[in-house]
Amino acid sequence: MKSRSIIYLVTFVTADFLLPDGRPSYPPMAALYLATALRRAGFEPRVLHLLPEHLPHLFSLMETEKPAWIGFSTLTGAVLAPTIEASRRARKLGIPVVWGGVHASTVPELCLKNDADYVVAGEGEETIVELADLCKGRKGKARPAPANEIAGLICAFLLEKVHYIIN
Ligand code: B12
Repeated sequence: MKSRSIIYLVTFVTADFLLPDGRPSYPPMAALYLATALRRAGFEPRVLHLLPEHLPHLFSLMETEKPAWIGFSTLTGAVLAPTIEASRRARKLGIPVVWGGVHASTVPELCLKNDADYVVAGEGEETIVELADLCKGRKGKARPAPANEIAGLICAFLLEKVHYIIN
């Protein structure tokens, strides 16, 4: 098994949004912004832009690389189904799951009840770095901020899934 320092940032796109040559019509802007913020802070993000049919590939990556945690960009609608399936598989493997994006920002409590350990509401560049510090300390960085002090972070407590706090 490799190290757990890798962070995955996953965006699913459905086949309706592919160009005639099979490439996605639009880059995963959110994941790219977030990856830049993480990389600048010394983390090792990996951006995965996937179709639903790539789920088995993602599962085998998760199992072999054991990322420290996985962030998903979420949109309401059909593209949510593979996100949910991947999130459930990750959590079964003990990999924490973070949801961000429009859907997660709109209905965070729903996401926390079902599929995510953490939700980030609104813009994520600063929150994701603090969250990364919390999940895995950074060399030379003093104690990370506790979850309840990270602006934009919404978390459910493991044993009381229905309760959540919005910072
Ligand atoms: C470009 C775009 C697309 C592109 C690319 C989408 C993509 N997956 O990246 C394409 C053309 C593929 C697309 C398609 C669709 N789109 Co669109 N799209 C947009 C648009 C115009 C810009 C999105 C963008 O790139 N923003 C720039 C990035 C940097 O900002 P951001 O996404 O908000 O990300 C920030 C935060 O949300 C957060 N964040 C995001 N992800 C994550 C993940 C983690 C882990 C964390 C911590 C934080 C985080 O941090 C980011 C940086 O601050 C928006 C409208 C808008 N103005 O936002 C609509 C919008 C997102 N789309 C929308 C919709 C409905 C769709 C479709 C469902 C349309 C359809 N009828 O099928 C499809 C679904 C996609 C699919 N099937 O794959 C809605 C979403 C509504 C909702 N409740 O989810 C929007 C808001 C438009 C609207 N007003 O209706 N879309």
